[in-house]
Amino acid sequence: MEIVLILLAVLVVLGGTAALVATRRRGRGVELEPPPTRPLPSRPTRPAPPVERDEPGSTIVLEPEPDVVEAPPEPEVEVVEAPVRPRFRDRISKARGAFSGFLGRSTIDEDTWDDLEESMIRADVGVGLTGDLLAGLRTAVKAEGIKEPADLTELLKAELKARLEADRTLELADTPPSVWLFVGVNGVGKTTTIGKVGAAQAAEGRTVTMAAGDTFRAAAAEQLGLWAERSDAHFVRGGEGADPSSVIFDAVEAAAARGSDLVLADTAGRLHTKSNLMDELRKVRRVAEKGAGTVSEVLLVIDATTGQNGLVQAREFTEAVEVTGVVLTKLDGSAKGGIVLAIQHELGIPVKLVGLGETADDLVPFDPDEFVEALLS
Ligand SMILES: Nc1nc2c(ncn2[C@@H]2O[C@H](COP(=O)(O)OP(=O)(O)OP(=O)(O)O)[C@@H](O)[C@H]2O)c(=O)[nH]1
Ligand SMILES: [Mg+2]
Repeated sequence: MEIVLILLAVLVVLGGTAALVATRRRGRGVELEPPPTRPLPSRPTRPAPPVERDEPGSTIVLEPEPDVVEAPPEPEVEVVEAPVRPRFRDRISKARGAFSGFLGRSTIDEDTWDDLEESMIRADVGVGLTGDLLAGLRTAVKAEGIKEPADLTELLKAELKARLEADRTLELADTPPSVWLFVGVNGVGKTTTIGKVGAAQAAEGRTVTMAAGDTFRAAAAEQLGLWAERSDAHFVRGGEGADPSSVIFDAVEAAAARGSDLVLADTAGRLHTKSNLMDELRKVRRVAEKGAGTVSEVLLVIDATTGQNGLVQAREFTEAVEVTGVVLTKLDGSAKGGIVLAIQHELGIPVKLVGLGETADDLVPFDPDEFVEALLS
């Protein structure tokens, strides 16, 4: 009897265990499904690097991202708002291309140095500055025992950034109106630049007067008039062939009377002979300050696609008027970019603004760090 009871007890225990195991299995069967869902929690960590490396300037875009982390299409919606400011990287492909040979090197040998020298010359850095930079780099590579081309590139970037250090503020006079004169040979982009600068200054809350000091041809004043309309600037012009100095003088007086903060004065890029143009500009500079205004910037506009020729122009203009900054236009397209370095090295004049295209948003303050990174990566 006892034996029967024991057997019964054993059977009950075994049955219970079997039932338990069966339930667990069933349970596991359900649990087996989550694995497909398991990778999901790991997804949010993916967008964690929304700090995409080719997204340098757009910190504003990046801030809201943690909230949209799980919805891949949304970041794209955010990106649409940001690219108001054109990026060097997208616009200076020609200049970047000049360095592709050097950047593709896997060792630092004589060929690497030759490649670097050739790249710099091709990028319009100029022979003098290229020699200077290479000598410094060779010494540093030896002294620091640098073996990797990537480290040499970093050294080059640091050197270029150091050489581009400058104050790029666009100066305003203590008492308005400030006068910014735009000078440069014909076709470089003076009038367009004034239009863009006027729009930017108006957006910053300044009242602007544009002065059509290029009286060489009537169309020049009409072109400036259109830009003035677009940015709601006051506009002063003279008749065709009028004395540029007197047009600018009148504009300054009108600006003072209306309480304008800033006079942007266009000038002719050509006269009958070059010496006349320089004399004319000297006079314009003098007369612009005869009244209530102060000339706080003389901006030399240079077309980057003219390469080393731009340097020759810059020398002539700096001799005639005290140039305070360069506006380098057309850095997009076929420009090679190294001219930025050459100008600052040869003339000690900082490039303050660069034109990366034809629309009003395409004139941007020159950012040396962004420029160098775009050039060498
Ligand atoms: N791609 C590009 N084109 C530009 C840029 N800046 C100006 N341009 C173009 O260059 C041409 C000449 O520009 P203007 O502003 O008329 O030049 P300017 O120096 O006033 O010329 P003159 O009045 O003849 O002395 C125009 O077609 C502009 O649209 C730029 O940064 N990039
Ligand atoms: Mg013009």
